[in-house]
Amino acid sequence: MTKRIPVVEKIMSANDQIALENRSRIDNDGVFSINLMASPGAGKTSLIERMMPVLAKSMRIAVIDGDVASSIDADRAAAAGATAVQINTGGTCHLDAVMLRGALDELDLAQFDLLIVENVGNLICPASFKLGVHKSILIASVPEGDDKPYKYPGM
Ligand SMILES: Nc1nc2c(ncn2[C@@H]2O[C@H](COP(=O)(O)OP(=O)(O)O)[C@@H](O)[C@H]2O)c(=O)[nH]1
Ligand SMILES: [Mg+2]
Repeated sequence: MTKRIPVVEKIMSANDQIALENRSRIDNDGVFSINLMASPGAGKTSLIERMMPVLAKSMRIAVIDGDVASSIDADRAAAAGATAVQINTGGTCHLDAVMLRGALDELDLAQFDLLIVENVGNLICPASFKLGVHKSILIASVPEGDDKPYKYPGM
């Protein structure tokens, strides 16, 4: 007889628990939070850069950027006026709740109204890991093909 071990379920439930804790922290400090997702080069950071001058007039904004390496995106968000924290995943193709928790530790959340999390550029893995934020936003980049939402339904 072959036994099945539901490892994936256990990992995900641990992530979900930490995501709930992240959500409590975010809610307690009265911050609205979004998880911005898209493939690499779709324009996530560009959107943040363009939104900053408009939104910063009425709200205080923190940005958490997830990338495999470098602080290029956090530097861009900071140059646009955000308080920015960079997460380097070291090869992992998505952010998870533990990574977000570490980044939240670097912010005084009570000082902000809006938290934008820019996830690692990828249409697959980021859709599977709850972070604890309020809303997820997908940028669908037309040059990649209008069939992509059908091919990556999780996203
Ligand atoms: N033409 C055009 N270029 C864009 C647009 N959005 C982003 N880009 C360019 O595409 C490149 C990648 O954008 P970036 O914001 O870094 O994408 P990210 O990887 O999703 O964060 C940059 O060179 C941007 O200037 C857009 O709407 N139109
Ligand atoms: Mg980016």
